[in-house]
Amino acid sequence: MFGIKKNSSKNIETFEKTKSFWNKKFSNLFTKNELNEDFWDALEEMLITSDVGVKTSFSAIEKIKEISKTNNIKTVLEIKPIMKKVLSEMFTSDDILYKNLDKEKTILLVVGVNGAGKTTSIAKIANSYSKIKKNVMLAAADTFRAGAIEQLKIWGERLSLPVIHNKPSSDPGAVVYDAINSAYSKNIDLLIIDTAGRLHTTHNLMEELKKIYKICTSNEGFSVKVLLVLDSNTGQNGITQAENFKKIVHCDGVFLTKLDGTAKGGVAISISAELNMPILFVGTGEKIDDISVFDKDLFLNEILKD
Ligand SMILES: Nc1nc2c(ncn2[C@@H]2O[C@H](COP(=O)(O)OP(=O)(O)O)[C@@H](O)[C@H]2O)c(=O)[nH]1
Ligand SMILES: [Mg+2]
Repeated sequence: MFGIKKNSSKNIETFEKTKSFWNKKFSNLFTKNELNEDFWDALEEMLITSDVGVKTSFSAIEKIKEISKTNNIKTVLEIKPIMKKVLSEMFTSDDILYKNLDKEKTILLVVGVNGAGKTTSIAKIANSYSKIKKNVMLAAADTFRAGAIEQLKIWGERLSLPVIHNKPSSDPGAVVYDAINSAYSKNIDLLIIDTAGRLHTTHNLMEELKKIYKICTSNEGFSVKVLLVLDSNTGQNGITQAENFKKIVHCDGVFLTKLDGTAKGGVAISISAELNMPILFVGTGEKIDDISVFDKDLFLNEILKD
């Protein structure tokens, strides 16, 4: 059905560090036989140290305990499938971008802190969608950081995609405005907007983002989706970052980058569970094809192998 979906089973297996970390930890835990308090304590510690986060770990364990009580579970081994089910129900993965693009032309506004992987992820998404014959255009609205425009232009050339840009330090709102007009006249299906990396403490940049969002949502030809890019290595800090962005713009989903570089991929679960946002894509390397449409059950089956 969808180009990048086909790759997903290949790429989803490339996060070796997380897979071996989880499988090693959990295979040791699940060899014990009797279900007792020590087991629950060990499980809690494991989830927390795997970046699932305190809040999500607590509520997962409460649910697992409840199910095991109702079903009169006596052995630890029986817990594993229950745990998979509980974790799966706690978070979402959903390819809303593809679904949206199937119905209407879309602007994808990409936000996140500096270095999270926004520009790289934009190139990956652009490539995947142009491969399935969608007309893709890029807009370089990160006019703040030196070199950011150039970086996007290089990707555009490599992928033979149009890039709307202006000079460094120019008004990003104007770039976005021009890009929308151009996308409209060129019959573009997907306009992806790169933005400057910002923290909630950079007040001006956050205000600027509000303005950019408003320009996007006031157009009539495209529906707008906001993609928040989070680096898996930032662990629970990612949650704080996301909460700050959510105060400024409505975020529709997450691109979780650098899953290849962490052993604790549990952050995927807590990001989605605590923020109530689906994970759309994961990045598993620096190359253009290192992208997967996120599939939570595939992910859980890999990190909790039977
Ligand atoms: N290993 C790995 N590196 C990534 C991934 N995504 C981005 N990067 C790297 O992270 C760095 C910052 O990426 P960039 O796209 O410039 O971040 P931005 O500041 O948010 O636009 C670059 O060196 C990228 O190659 C990923 O999924 N895995
Ligand atoms: Mg960038």
